[in-house]
Amino acid sequence: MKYHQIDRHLFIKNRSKFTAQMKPKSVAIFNSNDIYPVSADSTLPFAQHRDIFYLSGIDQEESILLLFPDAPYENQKEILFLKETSELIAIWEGAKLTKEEAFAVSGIKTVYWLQDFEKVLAELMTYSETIYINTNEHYRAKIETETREARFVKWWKEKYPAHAVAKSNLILQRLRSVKESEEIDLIQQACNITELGFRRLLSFVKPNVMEYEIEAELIHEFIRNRSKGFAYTPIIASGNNANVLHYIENNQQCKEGDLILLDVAAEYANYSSDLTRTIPVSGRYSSRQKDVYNAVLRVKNEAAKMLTPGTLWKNYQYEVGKIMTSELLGLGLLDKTDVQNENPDWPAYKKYFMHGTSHHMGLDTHDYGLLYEPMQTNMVFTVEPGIYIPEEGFGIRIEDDVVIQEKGEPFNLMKNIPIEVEEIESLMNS
Ligand SMILES: [Mn+2]
Repeated sequence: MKYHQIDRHLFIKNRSKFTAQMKPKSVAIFNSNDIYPVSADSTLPFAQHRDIFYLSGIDQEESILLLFPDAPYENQKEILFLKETSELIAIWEGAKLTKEEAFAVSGIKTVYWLQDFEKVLAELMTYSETIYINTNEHYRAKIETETREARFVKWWKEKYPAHAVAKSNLILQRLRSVKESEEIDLIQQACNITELGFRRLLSFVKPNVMEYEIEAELIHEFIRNRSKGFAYTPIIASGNNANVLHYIENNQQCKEGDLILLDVAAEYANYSSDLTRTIPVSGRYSSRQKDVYNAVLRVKNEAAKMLTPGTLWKNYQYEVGKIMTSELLGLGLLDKTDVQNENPDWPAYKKYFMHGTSHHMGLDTHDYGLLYEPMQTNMVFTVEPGIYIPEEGFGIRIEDDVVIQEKGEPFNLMKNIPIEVEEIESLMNS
């Protein structure tokens, strides 16, 4: 891992919050992700399943975490099963966690090698009545592959058909959406690395630069600061590419007079950040670009103020829509009759701002969180309004990440990342 080891007390806390929600005499199991093959013997880089990471800090393939708070013996209450390692295996296969290292990372004392899993589980199943399976119920998930977790769930339910089945997902959705202070610090670190990348590209961007050259500047800055890289596929969209919401080709030349929409951010220790800025290729916004930019910025600032404990996501989205509507009227993009005749299911503003304003962010960029429940202190949300105008050849989105506070406005984790027109122009021209 490139990141500094995380204090294991975070994972100890996370486990105790999870087990407090489990039914009596129940076992929960969490699996690592597979390493995905490309072809022949090449593979995609490993990305840990966020749930086993959240509960243990174990960032290694072929790992299993078992939680059994009512186990009859103390050493059965939490168990890790890891890929076997030894000095000899390490020489051939590379270093993997030893049992001592696994304890240091996770705080879990009972660690077995993976080959003992079925035998150890068989005993625990005789003491238990319910199994907690971990299904993926994220509102945006669309999964075509069978994950290691899904494969395991199938096997487990078939092997032990007399056990009742319960869901881990609902517990995790609630727990993971409210961040511990250690987690906020890690997200802040991801944001700080993103800031370094953004400042670096401000002095790099010039007319005729290729979008992928900007991508290369960012990845260089991210990795040299202990990030694994981008938290999500970067969008570096000049001119009208900004009006393709999921443009990820990043292969066009940035032309003088155009804007570049940059939805680019670093991960750190598996925690995301999520930034969008829109900057002028030539270092100066035109007056029209500036007007639209400042309209988006005002919507962002007003929207953020509404992220307070008790707010319902749906009402928030509705209120942001009203603010956006008035800005679009001011820019002459909508007129009064557009608004009077609008379809309440698809209001007029959606012509120029067609996506949501905010999502939870944390271990996943689009993190866990139940959008139908009121917002709470220490939830982390993005705020990312945009105005997209294909007829004028540009699209503008501005995005920050904020933490909901008990009182007052949310804390902006990106408050140091240049955002005002004057600051961006002066940094680009210095
Ligand atoms: Mn976002």
